[in-house]
Amino acid sequence: MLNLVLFGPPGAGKGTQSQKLIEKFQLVHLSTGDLLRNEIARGSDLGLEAKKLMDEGKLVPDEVVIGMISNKLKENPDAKGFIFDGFPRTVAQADALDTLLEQHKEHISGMISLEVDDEELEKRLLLRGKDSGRSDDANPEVIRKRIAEYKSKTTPVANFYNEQGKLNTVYGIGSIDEIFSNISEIVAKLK
Ligand code: B4P
Repeated sequence: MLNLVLFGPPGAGKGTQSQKLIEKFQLVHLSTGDLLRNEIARGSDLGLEAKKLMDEGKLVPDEVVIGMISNKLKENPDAKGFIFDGFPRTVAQADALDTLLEQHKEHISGMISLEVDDEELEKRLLLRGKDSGRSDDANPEVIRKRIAEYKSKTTPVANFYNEQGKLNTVYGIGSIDEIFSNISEIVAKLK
């Protein structure tokens, strides 16, 4: 199996690049952001709870996202591999993912970390907020809070994978195709 973690700050291009990677490498896309937005759209208790936190730019509790990912792994026993997009976002989530994969006799093949500066992130998210209907993209204060959450809680995850020799960094500014080509080159070597 090819199991990738696509990593980076909010707006780095994780969702955008995942769409292209799943096609090219025939992987199952697991985005915790999308899974949470589905729960919000369904109006479930989990969704209502998550919406409050997401609208403030905060992370939702680890147990919630770990539970969602665990269910999705069970639902896809025949997958050729997975792209974990926006997950893990804390070291506790990264630890839990390793344990979950071990239970399936699998492991993470590599992490791709997209590097984009704060100014560009804010610009992209505000632009998407104009027509995406995503309330967490519409407000500059919420965007800054998301970037701050990333720096304090999520950046240690890169070190977690670096210690396992699995961290690969890609510069995330430029054309979507150019960035995709740089990522694909790395992924091809992991296969
Ligand atoms: P996510 O849905 O993961 O959203 P994101 O990080 O904001 O977006 P992403 O990085 O995928 O966006 P993309 O670059 O593709 O999370 C939302 C919220 O859910 C979090 O704040 C948190 O509250 C919660 N959550 C999710 N997972 C969680 C977890 N594991 N634990 C706890 N909480 C969790 O796109 C951004 C924009 O940039 C797009 O408009 C795109 O078109 C544009 N773009 C992409 N590439 C570009 C390029 N090269 N040049 C110019 N524009 C580009």
